[in-house]
Amino acid sequence: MTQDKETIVPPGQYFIKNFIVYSVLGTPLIDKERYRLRVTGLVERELEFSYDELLRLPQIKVTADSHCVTKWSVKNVTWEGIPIRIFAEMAGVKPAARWIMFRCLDGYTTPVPIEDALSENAIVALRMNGESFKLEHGWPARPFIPHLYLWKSAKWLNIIEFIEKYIDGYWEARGYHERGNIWLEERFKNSSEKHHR
Ligand SMILES: Nc1nc2c(c(=O)[nH]1)N[C@H]1C(S)=C(S)[C@@H](COP(=O)(O)O)O[C@H]1N2
Ligand SMILES: [Mo]
Repeated sequence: MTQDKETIVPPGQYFIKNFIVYSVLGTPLIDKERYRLRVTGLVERELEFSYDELLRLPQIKVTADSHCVTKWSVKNVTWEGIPIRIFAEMAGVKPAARWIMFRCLDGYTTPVPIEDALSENAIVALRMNGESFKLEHGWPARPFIPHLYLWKSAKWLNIIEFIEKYIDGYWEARGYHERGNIWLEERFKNSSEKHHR
């Protein structure tokens, strides 16, 4: 019998019922009419989308357990949005690009390796469990990449920047891992031995 990965608990995680809200830089005010998502950096064409334009792009649903690096997980969350690959294709990403830096309206940042960000189920999510995000959960948009910890799911996303060389984001500068793969338990940098807080 084959077992679906999503039914296995990743190492060190336990399930709780609902997300715990984390907004380490506070909650920004967002004007729906002025909001734009920009695609920039190592691209042939810079792009900009209003919220209404985002809603018209192709979308997929991804149902997955969602995991915070502090060890709580929420089962069976349905995230819905635009595959990040679609932005990459529209913008014409240059071969030199190796990382995506996600940048947000509150100043939060987080880098993701390009191969993870362009994987099949990696999306810029616009909805969770059938509804637009509440402001505290990152309305209008946040990336979701099922095999990475949730700190990579940057709320109030407004810039997708393609870059060549790795640079730290907010939590990476404080010791969190460059990639954050849940199955490899990549919580902290250089932590092959798994010591925890
Ligand atoms: N802009 C921003 N995005 C963020 C964070 C944050 O503090 N600010 N926290 C991250 C972490 S560590 C987690 S676990 C999730 C929590 O999502 P929630 O606040 O919607 O529950 O958001 C992630 N994205
Ligand atoms: Mo987290």
